[in-house]
Amino acid sequence: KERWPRGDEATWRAAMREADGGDEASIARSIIGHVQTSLAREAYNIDDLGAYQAAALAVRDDMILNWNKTQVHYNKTQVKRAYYFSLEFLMGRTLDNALLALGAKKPYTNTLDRLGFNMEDLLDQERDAALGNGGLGRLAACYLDSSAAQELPVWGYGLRYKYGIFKQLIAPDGQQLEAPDPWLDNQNPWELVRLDVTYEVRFYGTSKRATDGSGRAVWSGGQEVLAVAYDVMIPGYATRTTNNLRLWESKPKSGFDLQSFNAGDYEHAVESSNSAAAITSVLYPNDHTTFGKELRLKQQYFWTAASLADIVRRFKNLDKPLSEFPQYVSIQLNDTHPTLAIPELMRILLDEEDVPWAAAWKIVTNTFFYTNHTVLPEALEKWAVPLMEQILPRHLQIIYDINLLFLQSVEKKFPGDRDRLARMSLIEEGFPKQVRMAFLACIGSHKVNGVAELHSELVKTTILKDFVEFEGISKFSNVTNGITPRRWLDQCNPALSALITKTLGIDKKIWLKNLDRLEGLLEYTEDNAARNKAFRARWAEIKQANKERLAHYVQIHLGLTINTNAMFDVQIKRLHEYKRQSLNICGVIHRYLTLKGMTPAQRKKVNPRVVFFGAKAAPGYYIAKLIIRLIVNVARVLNADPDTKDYLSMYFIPDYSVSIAEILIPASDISQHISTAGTEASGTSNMKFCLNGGLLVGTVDGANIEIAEAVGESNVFFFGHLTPAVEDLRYQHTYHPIPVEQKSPALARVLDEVSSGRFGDGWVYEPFLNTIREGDYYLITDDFDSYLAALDMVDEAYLDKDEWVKKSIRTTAKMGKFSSDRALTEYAESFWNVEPVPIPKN
Ligand code: AZC
Repeated sequence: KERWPRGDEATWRAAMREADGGDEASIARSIIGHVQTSLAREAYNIDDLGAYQAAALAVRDDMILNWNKTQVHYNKTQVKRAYYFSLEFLMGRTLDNALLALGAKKPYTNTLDRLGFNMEDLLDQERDAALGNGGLGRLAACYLDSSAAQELPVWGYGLRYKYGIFKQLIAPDGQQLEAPDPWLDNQNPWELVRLDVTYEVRFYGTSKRATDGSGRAVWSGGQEVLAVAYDVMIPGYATRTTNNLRLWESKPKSGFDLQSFNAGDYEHAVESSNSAAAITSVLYPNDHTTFGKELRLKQQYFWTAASLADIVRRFKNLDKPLSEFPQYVSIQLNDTHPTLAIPELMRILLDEEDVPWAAAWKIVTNTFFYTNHTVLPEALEKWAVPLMEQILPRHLQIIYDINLLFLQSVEKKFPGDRDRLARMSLIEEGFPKQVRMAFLACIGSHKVNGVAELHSELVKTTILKDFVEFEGISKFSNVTNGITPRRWLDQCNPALSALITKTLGIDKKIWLKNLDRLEGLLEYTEDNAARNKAFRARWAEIKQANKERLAHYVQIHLGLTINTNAMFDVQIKRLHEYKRQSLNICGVIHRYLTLKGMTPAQRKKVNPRVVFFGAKAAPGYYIAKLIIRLIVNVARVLNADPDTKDYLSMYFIPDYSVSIAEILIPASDISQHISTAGTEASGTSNMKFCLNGGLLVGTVDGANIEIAEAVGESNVFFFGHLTPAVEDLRYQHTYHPIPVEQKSPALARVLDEVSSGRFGDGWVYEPFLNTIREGDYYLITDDFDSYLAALDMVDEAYLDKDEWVKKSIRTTAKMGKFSSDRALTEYAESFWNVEPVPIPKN
């Protein structure tokens, strides 16, 4: 029997609100209550923003009740929990997602309607929580959704950046400009500050080793910064489980640095308080590169230290010996960004808990799991030893100790192999020496995984090859990425979701949580029975409506009118040379030149195409920014050319975001995933497009390969060289270069047209064009002709509309594997040993 805290139980029970089954009258009361009290506004001065805030607060009330129940139950039952450490959580908007999870969208829509508001308009008021760069951050968000939906006790830990990924503006000359993203300015109804959950995090100072040979040390002095917890509720779809994403904000420990204040140095005192707040002020906008920035290292330590302190405190409440820590706690490291958690947990165990080294190392290596997200060398994190020594002197000692013991064991297994020792050392020699974070993550973890089959193979055979030889293959595995079908189908494509539900004849809650059930759609591709034809017609109609919705968005935001009878071709992802937006833009230019060379009669036979791009470039990535500039300027020329604009037009959608993806993805006929083979670890938007019935043009790379396996190769358009050829081709480029004119005359012509100024000042683009002419590291010249051939096949296939629709249905039907529920279950079962914990009603 539950114990009530105080007073009369009946009074408590009578006063407690019911979370489930809110009827429209109580929803209205709740919304209006929030208008009047939380917002202190009156009915006559409420605008859409106010109504959104009041509705969000009403929904939040329902979520909080479930959140409480969930946390109380986890604590009471002492279940094993998993923690997902990610420096990025690209959540997007919450209101729609929460309403769908709670099954409350309809009553809320009706209620708001009666109060004079339109749900769609209110949803549009919400700012994206854009605390991530791209795939890695969005993956973390999908995994949180799946954890809650599957009733798994998983929490996320991250940072509460005051500014998310920058807002992208396009200057008149086509260049990307960056502006801050003050996403918290309207207040964030989805978070709760926990002023009682705070930790002190130390930086700098000195570390004195004990002289007793225990390996312990005392770290003191330096600067202490306060971490304050903000909790974001993660509602599970159609379940009471409501998990938590805990984000840390940095604050000065006291309002200002008292010591300097007393010394009469007011300015310095305030400066140090600024520097504490700076730690969580901004998300670093680089994916796939690290620059060794001091503030970034501070972010990483601040976040892992606060999160571990929180987890250790929670574990201690269980009253178990520390040796059992891994039986109650698993921590997934999302890339190497949280690798400092490994020496930090060692520090806590050694210096604060008196655990001997060997026992501590055993706890650590049974607690952590490391996911690698890229094999690109420039993305592998390294931190300069002098920087680490200054900021985290104790951690550097621990890393050196780990390294010493590790290299001793390597030496034992491979005696006299000095090259191997140098290759595997956690410390890279050089000026300065660097700490190799991926190696530390690898040896400090129980399992290491890549994010798609090919990628996991590459991890084992390239960057961590020596570690596979030393530690054995069984530590290394694959978990192919996944996406949540709640956001990426039900929420972003409600009409298609409704059609699927009706056609499968089951509750949508069933197929949205068992995505393999989509296979039930396959039979509708088989023959021309009236039922099947009607289904296919409706399928096509929905795609068309989604294209109109996108066209409407472009009309409103860019003031441009789109031909919605054309094929919609979409490439949306971070702008990076390895992702090869360059190949796409060169392909578009080639198509334009070909159209220009045709007679009007010939053009009439061409399949009209509209090409969409959305991409942010890291602010310091010069070539990426040039490519954006080229896309924008080519688009201007194309869209203004009366000869061709009906057959080919192009749009660069500025400030690409999760919310914009939700509009673009359901509208695509075809999408492009065209990285140089072996460079895109997985890709996840490829899965989103296919789930929404868009077909895929791609290279044999990342998860494209597994998608093709699932949907059948006849339903994807593959092209390009394969991974094993890439190295040889690069070698050839360096030592036996062949001019572009010889390799691909079509490409040479495109490059010349750009140079000659056809799309504005040619000289501007020269540095970009030269990356292709010289070196061509990403093999544009090698793949260009087969890329064009693949696009020709797309055109041909598109002519047969009925067959195209069948391909589209088959694609959606076979996407079951790519649900993040499947991926998360693999982590939970084979790594964390965490089981579903249903939350009782009361
Ligand atoms: C990305 C990969 O580039 C992408 O292929 C993958 O789908 C995604 O992670 C999720 O696993 N990686 C990153 O965003 N960043 C880094 C540093 O790898």
